[in-house]
Amino acid sequence: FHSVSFSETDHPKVLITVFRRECFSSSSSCVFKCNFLFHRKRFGNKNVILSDIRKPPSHVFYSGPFIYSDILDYKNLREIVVNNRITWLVHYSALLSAVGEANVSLARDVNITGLHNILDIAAEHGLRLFVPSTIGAFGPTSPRNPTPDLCVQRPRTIYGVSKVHAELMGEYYHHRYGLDFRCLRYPGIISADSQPGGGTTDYAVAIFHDAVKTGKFECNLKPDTRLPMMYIEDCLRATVEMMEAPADTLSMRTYNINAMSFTPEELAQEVQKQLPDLEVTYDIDQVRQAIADSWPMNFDDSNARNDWGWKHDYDLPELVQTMLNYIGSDSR
Ligand code: AKB
Repeated sequence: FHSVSFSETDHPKVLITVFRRECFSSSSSCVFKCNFLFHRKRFGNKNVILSDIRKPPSHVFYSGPFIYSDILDYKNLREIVVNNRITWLVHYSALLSAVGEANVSLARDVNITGLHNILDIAAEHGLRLFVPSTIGAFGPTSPRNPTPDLCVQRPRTIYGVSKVHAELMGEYYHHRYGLDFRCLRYPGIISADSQPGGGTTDYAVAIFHDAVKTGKFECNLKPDTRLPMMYIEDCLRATVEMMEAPADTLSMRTYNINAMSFTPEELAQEVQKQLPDLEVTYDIDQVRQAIADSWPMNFDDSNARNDWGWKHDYDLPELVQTMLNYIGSDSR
């Protein structure tokens, strides 16, 4: 490899990847919204290209370039980067935790082989590269309350293993080849316009849809399972802010970010303040419960706050109010 140093013209030219085959990958709504946010923020529609192997769903707001790209096809990726003069790459393609356990070989292909392709393309073309990591990159031997940026990481899911691999490979390419690799460990992300997509934290999205549509919710995690969570607007703002942060403010290349931590019981109580008739029952999914029990309960994001000024806007009450406003207005 030779590494080309990053140079911006007027605007970065951003490529955002998602990959959906049999199963949903890393929250496609996250990608669509991210795309929108990058546009709206400052880069201009034509400078942000969304890519997938499937057409974007028509219900998702989208205006701007869309391109076919398969992260498992190196030549196709290279063509896109060269032909469109891409300078930033935001790589969302991944199978999430629960769906990854149900399809380990696809998760290995998408999450590991796909990442290798992306790293090589980014290093070869001097791109600034963002890859999200997750609370799932920690495991039962990590400190859970709170979990700092640097500690033991021995996850027990293919998703977690692939994300630790991504963190380490990205940092290795940074030190070895000068790749401008940037990575945030996301908590569970909650968004109104995505259906649950195979994650362990998905109960915290499903509860809002079920509460509004049926007035009943069956939770697949125990009532006292505490996990870190974040509303999507905060997650995407963090992503754009970290991508824009001057390199000399970054003392690390992989940061925890967080907003709040709650249990299913606490979330249900907050929703019941607005919808008092909501009935919540519990039917535990053993796979998801074992995963959740090995993940952080509270996430220490003090380095992100100190280094590049990360600050969340949404706490639990604002999250619940915002989600119910969106989903309630959609169902009317
Ligand atoms: C999942 O539950 O798998 C994801 C995550 C926390 O990374 N939402």
